[in-house]
Amino acid sequence: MVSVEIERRDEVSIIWMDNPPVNALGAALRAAILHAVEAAVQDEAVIGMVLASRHAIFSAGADIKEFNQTPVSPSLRELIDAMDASPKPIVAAINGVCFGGGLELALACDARIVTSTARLALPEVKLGLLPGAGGTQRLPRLMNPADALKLMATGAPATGDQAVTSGLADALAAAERLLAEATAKASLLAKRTVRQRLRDTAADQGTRDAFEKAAATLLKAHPGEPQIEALIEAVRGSYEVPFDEGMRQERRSFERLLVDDRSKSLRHAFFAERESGQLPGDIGSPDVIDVKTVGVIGGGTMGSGIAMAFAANGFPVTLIETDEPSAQRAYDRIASSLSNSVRRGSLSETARSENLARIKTAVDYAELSAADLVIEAAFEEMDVKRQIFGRLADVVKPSAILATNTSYLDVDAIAEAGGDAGRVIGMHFFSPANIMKLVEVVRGRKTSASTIATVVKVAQKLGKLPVVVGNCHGFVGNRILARRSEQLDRLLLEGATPEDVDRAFTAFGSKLGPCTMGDLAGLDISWRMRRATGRTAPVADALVEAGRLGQKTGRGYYRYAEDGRTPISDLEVTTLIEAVSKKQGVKRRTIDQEEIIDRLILPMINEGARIIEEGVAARPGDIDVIWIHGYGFPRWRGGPMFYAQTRGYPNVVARLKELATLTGDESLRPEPLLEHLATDGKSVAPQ
Ligand code: 3H9
Repeated sequence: MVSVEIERRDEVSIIWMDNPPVNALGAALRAAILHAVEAAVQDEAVIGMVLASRHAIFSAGADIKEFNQTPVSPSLRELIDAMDASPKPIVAAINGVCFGGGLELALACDARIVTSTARLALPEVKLGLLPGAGGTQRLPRLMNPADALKLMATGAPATGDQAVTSGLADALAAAERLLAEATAKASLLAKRTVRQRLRDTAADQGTRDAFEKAAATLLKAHPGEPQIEALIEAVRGSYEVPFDEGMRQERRSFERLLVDDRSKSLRHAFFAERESGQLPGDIGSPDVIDVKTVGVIGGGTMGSGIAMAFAANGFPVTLIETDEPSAQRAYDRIASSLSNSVRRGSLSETARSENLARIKTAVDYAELSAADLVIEAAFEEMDVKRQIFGRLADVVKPSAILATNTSYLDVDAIAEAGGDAGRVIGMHFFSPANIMKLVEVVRGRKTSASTIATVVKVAQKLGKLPVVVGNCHGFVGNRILARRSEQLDRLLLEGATPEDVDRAFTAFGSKLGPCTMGDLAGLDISWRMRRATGRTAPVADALVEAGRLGQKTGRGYYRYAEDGRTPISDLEVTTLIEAVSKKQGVKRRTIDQEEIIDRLILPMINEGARIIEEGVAARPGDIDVIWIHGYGFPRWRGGPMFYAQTRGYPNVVARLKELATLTGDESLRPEPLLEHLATDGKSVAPQ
């Protein structure tokens, strides 16, 4: 229930914002604050106001959900205008997160008192927007405009202490003193004859050169990002035009960006990430086991990464290897990885020692008898995994959950190997497992609701993004990837080069193209997967058979420079691909960027639709989260399923039919779900 409570302390009116969980500034809260401000202005016994929060968060800013709805008055700008027009001073008492419109409210106050745990940010750029309630005009009038620009362009929060140092906040107060200090400040400011509002000041022209330098650096780092360009223009306005004109310019830019697909996609990603952590509807609210200790089988790259992820979040981990030397190697790998983090400055020496102390290596499965959760991260072969699960069933306690980190094998077949299948589940971490946030939580046919809920909870404790998916070959992520890889191979066979494909992909917005990505991951991984399932990919197979496994052998789709990482075009690859095309009887042709992108992305959408039809993913947004976080799909495109929506289902369907006819590949025919969406005009994900 949204409310604002008004409390009187001496002659100051405290306006308590109370809109759980994050004091989003929705219509009801805005109206209530406006009402409270007007009442305080009218009340002769009140000399000033304090804006404070009833919650741990001051305010998360504008209610993002309202961006898709018809605007309701008073708008945030109208509320802020009313605060500006008040003859009585207003002080913001900032106790926690103060983001976006929340900070813009605070900027319209006469002073900001903060606790050291406060976090102040204008993160609108992360939603493809710029601050739209005066932030771009008030902030450069309050602090150095170059610093103001950087703060808004990164969206990164300043701590309470940093805010005081930069001039963003006026003073620091201990949490228990915050209200008293803010009230005292309001009483003090009430003694002034006129309020000193930021709108009445101007940006310091002496800082202009530094601002232009910062702007040029930003434009270089964010080429073609409209929100950054608009932000720079708006802040520049604080030097060049009066406050009200600057506000009009900011508003025009905000409204233009709001309806742009980029912002819609980023907003979709924000909500999809939060929704994906909610359990699918059929699971209900089962009991969750309290996982205290964890076992990991296998100390290779994945196993070590998983062990580090748990240890970093306080879980004692027992890591099992096949023999003592392998156990020692796994321990050394972890120790060296943690040392690298210390060298890079991302981990303290103390945290390194604490994390290492939580990891114990062993060779005897009996060491897992106390574990609440065991994650198998052994070689990706069914027989190996079944053998491990058989052994585990004999040693773990009856309540322990057994998870497999397989990236595509049948979780039910693994579960049959021993024990209670209700406690068996897939936990598909992505590499490096201690860094990547995504975890596909794979529910087998018999996996119990309690097992699923427990694993989701544990993954969230690790700061991961768990997404519950069904059990099928490759689950959601790798199943879709397989469709893309098929098309990649065909494109190369028909005339595209690895450079053409990667260039098209980076132009689409991905950091890495699929060929560079394949080289990085190792081409033998998908080769082995194809062999296991009786599939072929003529070009990729030929590369692997020629010993070109990617970066690890210095040669793959590209050859690699001395540093082992910089790709260089390789004539040998062109010759090899042309020979494969000839052998397959495929006539090569020039393929343009548009066809490359459509051939690679639209089949992914088609497979996504199949996955939704089969119930393997609970929501289209789950597929988007998996692809954004596991495979580098550009966040500002919203993920493959949302991209289909922004492109328009009728267009996607028509293009898939066109591509099926062009290539003779019947798997490109649009799925019934897409055909249906194209005709009924509905969306799979709300915009
Ligand atoms: C803006 O202000 C524009 C203005 O410049 C101009 C306007 C004219 N709105 O993340 P959590 C929900 S743009 C609506 O899990 P945490 C969230 O969906 C805004 N809902 O918690 C979730 O719902 P559910 C600029 C919001 O503690 C619940 O609150 N501000 C909003 O890990 C809990 O969220 C931002 O971009 C919102 N603004 O993190 C801040 N924020 O429970 C975006 C949250 O149903 N928000 N919800 O899934 C955040 O960064 C984090 O949510 C925050 C809390 C750090 C605040």
